[in-house]
Amino acid sequence: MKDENPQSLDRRQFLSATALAAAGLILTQSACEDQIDSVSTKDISAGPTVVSTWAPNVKANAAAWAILEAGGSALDAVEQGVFIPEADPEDSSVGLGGLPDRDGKVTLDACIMDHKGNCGAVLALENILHPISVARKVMEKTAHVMLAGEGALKFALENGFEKVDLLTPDSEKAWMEWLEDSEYDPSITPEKIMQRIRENHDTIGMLAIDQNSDISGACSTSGMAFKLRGRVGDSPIIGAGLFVDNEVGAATGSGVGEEVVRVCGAHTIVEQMRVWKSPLEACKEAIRRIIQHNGDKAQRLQVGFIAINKAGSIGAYSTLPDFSYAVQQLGKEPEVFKSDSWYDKWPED
Ligand code: SD4
Repeated sequence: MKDENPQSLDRRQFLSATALAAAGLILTQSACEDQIDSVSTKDISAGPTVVSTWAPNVKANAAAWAILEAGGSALDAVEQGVFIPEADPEDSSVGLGGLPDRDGKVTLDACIMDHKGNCGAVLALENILHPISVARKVMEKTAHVMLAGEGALKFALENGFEKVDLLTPDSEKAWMEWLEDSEYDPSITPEKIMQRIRENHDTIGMLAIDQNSDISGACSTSGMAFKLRGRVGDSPIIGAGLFVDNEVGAATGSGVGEEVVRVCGAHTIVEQMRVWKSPLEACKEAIRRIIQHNGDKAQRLQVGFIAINKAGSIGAYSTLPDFSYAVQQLGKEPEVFKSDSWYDKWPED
């Protein structure tokens, strides 16, 4: 299978992704883990692979896969893949239709990293449909890694991006409802808090391996809903929301960004894989550190990680149940999985 030419893939494989998502097919973690627990960083060819946080991103994988299928780079694949949720007004955690901060502004965080260790990021960027492309421009056209806020917007406009209103009627309505009962000192019931925590996801983190066995990753989000103005999470932080080391593998994640930043999530995972932990065990170790840091509070914090190693082995793990991820690998149908989690259920209240 590893020697298969990506050009020869059956196109039906790609088209079945959406049908799979529609059918709500979620498999178990063990079905996804392959037998390779540790890998040599040399002489291994994984073949094209894409993995993304959250099951609905099977659609994003299909877009990325089309690039890989045509012999394109992992970098192009992750950018094109991330375009899908960024432009989807139904996805309330990414790009257009993303839930705003507590001042009603949609602010976007995104980063991208390639197989050479090049990386770029935008933080708290407003009014741009595809922050991932601005992040790529930062990487390719500047001497910097991160641009934030007004400066990031100025850079985007100077580079041909157009201003777009990202606040959809639905996300504005959600914000108005939030203002009604919570203002800046939320007096909301635990039930409502839990509902929001559950809904506060779908951030896309995507990792891809191309036919040259090169790895790239991308991450894009509107961040935690109703956050303080100016708040930036883990998603645009290289080493927290995303990290790629072409000799070892890559990791990304989704969830409460502050917790991911505290343990340098993605970098921790890649370093664990470097010392021969499987992607699953590496993700578990990052989650263990979050649990250790938070104690009982962790029962209310959802964080999920996905990781891929150079051999194309994939792992995922989360603090709480319901973290899902989407996979497309050479010679296999598109799949969605639910990860194992530290806690086996959400708290009752
Ligand atoms: C953040 N990690 O801004 C993001 C939010 C997220 O799914 O992943 N939501 O903290």
